[in-house]
Amino acid sequence: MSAAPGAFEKTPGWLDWDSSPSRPAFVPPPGAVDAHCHVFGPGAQFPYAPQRKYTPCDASRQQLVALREHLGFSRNVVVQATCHGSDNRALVDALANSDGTMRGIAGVAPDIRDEELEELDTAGVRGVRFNFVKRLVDALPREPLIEIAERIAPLGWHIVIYFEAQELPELYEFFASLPTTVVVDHMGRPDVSRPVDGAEFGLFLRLLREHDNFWSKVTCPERLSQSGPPDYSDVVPFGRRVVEEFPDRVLWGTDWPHPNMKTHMPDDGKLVDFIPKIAPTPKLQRKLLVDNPMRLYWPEEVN
Ligand code: 0GY
Repeated sequence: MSAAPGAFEKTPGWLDWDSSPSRPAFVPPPGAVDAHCHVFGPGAQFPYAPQRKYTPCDASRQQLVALREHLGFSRNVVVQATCHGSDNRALVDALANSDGTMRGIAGVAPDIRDEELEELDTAGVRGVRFNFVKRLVDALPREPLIEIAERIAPLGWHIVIYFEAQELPELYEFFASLPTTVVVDHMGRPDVSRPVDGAEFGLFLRLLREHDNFWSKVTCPERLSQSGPPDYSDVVPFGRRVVEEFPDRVLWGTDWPHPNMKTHMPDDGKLVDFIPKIAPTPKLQRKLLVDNPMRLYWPEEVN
């Protein structure tokens, strides 16, 4: 008997998101934005992409809103995850039902038509994501990415890039040539057992220093940490360095529902409590959680 349309089985060993996170001690400033999170499916309604490298558990837009309210946040930037490939229907559905409180980052194929880009723009998409993490995607030639970058620039969109630190030397010049604002996921995934002042993280800091169109998400201590939850203390110096040196070009997000976590599933409340460790003053917190994401994703609401 063949499986029902949309039927799926999670990747063996998949860790589901925490359905009862703690309430954070840190209270975000009014209007705070979770600027990196995903929606998954529901798979029966929005099937996962045939070329995906993992099959997650469902994580709906309604569940995302419930989390945001629990954590004291007001808005979301939903980032297309690789398990949905370039089929942005689940993302667009979330944006369309958000009353303007969500913006999106799409995944697009090189042959996407201009009209489709415009439809995504109308839906609230403000950028595309290029993923260079080898376990998540088949390698893409760079030329089509440059073409997409040139086509989205007139829409005022930006590019989100996801890569691991050991790939940066090879990708540096390509990244530096991108014509739009570029947002780097998870601080370029440093190896936090190496020094914050060392060569590896130094190259990432140089990218931000020398190219003021580059921003960084100071996200995912749970992915980077070797010391582990709930404090993720070994990630603090890295996040704090980026926030303090580039306070106007940083974003924060939960990364809910935390795809591909292997060691543990984070408590999203504890992730919110990580924020004041890397952004220790109310002024830095306001830039990180409100001013910066509003400027990038809701510029029409910023005076
Ligand atoms: C993240 C991280 C991961 C996955 C994806 O698009 C994705 O599938 O981004 C990961 O596995 O490290 O930011 O969600």
